[in-house]
Amino acid sequence: MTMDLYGFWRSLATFRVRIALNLKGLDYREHPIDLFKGEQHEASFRAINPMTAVPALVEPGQPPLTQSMAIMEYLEEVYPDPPLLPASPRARAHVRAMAMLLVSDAHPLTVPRVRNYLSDVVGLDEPARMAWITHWSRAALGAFEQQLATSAGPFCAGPSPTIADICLVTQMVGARLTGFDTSQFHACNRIVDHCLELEAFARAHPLKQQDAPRPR
Ligand SMILES: N[C@@H](CCC(=O)N[C@@H](CS)C(=O)NCC(=O)O)C(=O)O
Repeated sequence: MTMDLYGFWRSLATFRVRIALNLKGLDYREHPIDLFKGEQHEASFRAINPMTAVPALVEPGQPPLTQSMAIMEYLEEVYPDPPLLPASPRARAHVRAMAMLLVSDAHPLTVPRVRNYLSDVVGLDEPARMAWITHWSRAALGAFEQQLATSAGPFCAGPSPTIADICLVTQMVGARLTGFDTSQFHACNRIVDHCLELEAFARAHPLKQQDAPRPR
């Protein structure tokens, strides 16, 4: 069965779902929704996700699933192997908390609809808008780095990648693409570089997508 993923090369939330699908070895084809051109507001996509945001995952004959965390949790329940959450309830809560620090607290402050509102309604110029994005990303990554202080493992929690690693990789790659200096986040960088050596993570990278701008 091939799933349909509505996404965008530069979307960190889509990047999360791509990694989860790859780690679980699931077959999918991606349909680009160009957020820079505003295609998320077109009626055809609004019918898929009234929130006008990617990702949306569609299985044949089923209504669309939205929200990257909900999609990853769904994939985990239906395709449990390999697991993306640890076994014990306490460790699972810890992994979910790390993921949500980035997905729920940080990322929503920097999505296109918020950035557009800041410039079009609040009247921020580009440097002020970039300062906003950098501030919230840096604050979240600083908190994440602190959580990793006691972990020396190759991944955020335990011997294999979890949803926390997926969210960390996407947030850090987003920061790197935005061009802000992440070098102070040593543990985050170590884990991200390790994850990106894995094919499931590398293949999902924004710059590897068919709709990404080609290097000149
Ligand atoms: N919490 C949602 C966030 C979805 C979201 O905001 N996606 C962004 C791209 S990463 C988007 O499509 N934004 C469209 C817009 O802001 O207009 C998730 O994790 O799936």
